[in-house]
Amino acid sequence: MERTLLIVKPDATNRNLIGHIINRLEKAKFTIVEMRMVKLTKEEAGEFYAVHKERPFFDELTTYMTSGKIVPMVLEKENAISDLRTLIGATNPEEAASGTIRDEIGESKQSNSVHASDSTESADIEIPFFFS
Ligand code: FUP
Repeated sequence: MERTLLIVKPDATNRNLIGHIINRLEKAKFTIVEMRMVKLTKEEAGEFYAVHKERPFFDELTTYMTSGKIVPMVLEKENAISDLRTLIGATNPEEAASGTIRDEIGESKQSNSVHASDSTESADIEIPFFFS
């Protein structure tokens, strides 16, 4: 069994879509093994997205990620990392495959409703960021 990190982002928590997203995850046979609701500080958001710190959208991204509550959770399934990336769809909702979570509820490249670890290396860093 493989584990990955999903975060319900502020645009989705603000629109009362936490339950909807959990429903999509459970229907796709992911098991939630840990879950919390948190509001990040700007510093914590910067640490989480440290790989993007030289990118032009970094300041906007970290401001957005601190604009509301988020719901990080650890999900378990065989091939959890790649299966979850497939289920959420491309970063830009306009390019996300039909039926994916970002296609369905994402608002923009930034407000794209969910985050998911993109590799085992990322999952190994991102899971302990929220769950010790
Ligand atoms: P993803 O792994 O699909 O979340 O996407 P990336 O790691 O490429 O980007 C991380 C976050 O930066 C995305 F969730 C959205 C945000 N982003 C922007 O706000 N603007 C951009 O041009 C690209 C990414």
